[in-house]
Amino acid sequence: MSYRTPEHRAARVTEVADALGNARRVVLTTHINADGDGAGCEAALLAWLAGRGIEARIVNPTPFPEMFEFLLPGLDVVIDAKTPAAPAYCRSADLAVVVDTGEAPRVGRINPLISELPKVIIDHHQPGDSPLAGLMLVDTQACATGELLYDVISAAGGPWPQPVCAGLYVAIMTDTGSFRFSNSTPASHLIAADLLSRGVNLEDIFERVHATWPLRRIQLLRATLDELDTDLDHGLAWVTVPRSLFVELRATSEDLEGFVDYPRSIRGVQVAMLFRQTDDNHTKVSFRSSGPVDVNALAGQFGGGGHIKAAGAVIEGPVDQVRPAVIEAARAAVLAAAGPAQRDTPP
Ligand SMILES: [Mn+2]
Repeated sequence: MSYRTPEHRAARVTEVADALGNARRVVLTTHINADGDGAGCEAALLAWLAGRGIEARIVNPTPFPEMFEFLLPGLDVVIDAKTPAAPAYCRSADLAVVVDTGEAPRVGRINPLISELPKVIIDHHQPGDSPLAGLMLVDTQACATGELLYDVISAAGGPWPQPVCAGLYVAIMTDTGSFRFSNSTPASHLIAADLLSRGVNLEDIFERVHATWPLRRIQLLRATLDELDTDLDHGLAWVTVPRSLFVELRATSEDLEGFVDYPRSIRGVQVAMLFRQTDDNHTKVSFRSSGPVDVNALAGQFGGGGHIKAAGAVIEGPVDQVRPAVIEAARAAVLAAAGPAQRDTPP
């Protein structure tokens, strides 16, 4: 069994490979609070473009995640969006590549900086209401944006230096929950196998991504799990990040990565949620589904979105006010997904 770029996206993949190959100076960006997929794709793109003699810089709406810095050749490839260097670089560029989102609000302060540039958008999220305009390689069937970028680099015939392979591997590994979520397909494994055969150091990557957390993350996890709540009659479990400790520890949203997997891991849970009140009187909610509930639609009721099995929303108001309404909506979504006759049937 070998991997081939799916037929339905092959033409667009070639177009994107050409657009990238013809650029001279490129701005790379991704969504607010970049994850392993966004950061991994940026690192892979940077190295791949460099291999073809094309200059690129990463200009993100929020800082490049510390835990993925090892994928970069140095921190000078990242430009802080809050400094004048960002608009200056964007003005001198001839292409912007947006990875792991296609939505203008998700790139935050970067949107006005790249509004005049031709854009390539590579993403695997369900399209939302405020799409960016450009050449779109968007496919929700891809396990990660890294899968689509792998297609693009394959179509271009490489090159495949180590940083390209490591970035793509991290993108796919993190978005599939280390190959255990339902988006992990034969394609995910075949691509991973190809990257391994090209020399990716699996043990080193796993160690860097999963065994280098700061102590504050574990302290925050302990306190967050203390706030676990459930409604198992309706297949719900949720946790709430204690705001005072989050502030006291100077934690970042990066520290919360994977917290929602704990309520999700309880037997009988169909929808898991993580609540966090932010400093500006908003509440962030992460949704995970391990049953038939489409949490992209559930998050959409609150102005958010994402994927069918993983989504998020930022809702106005303090957590005590927001949480009851979200839980009520989740309850309704579970009941609607089960249908009246199968209400008590386990998933
Ligand atoms: Mn992704």
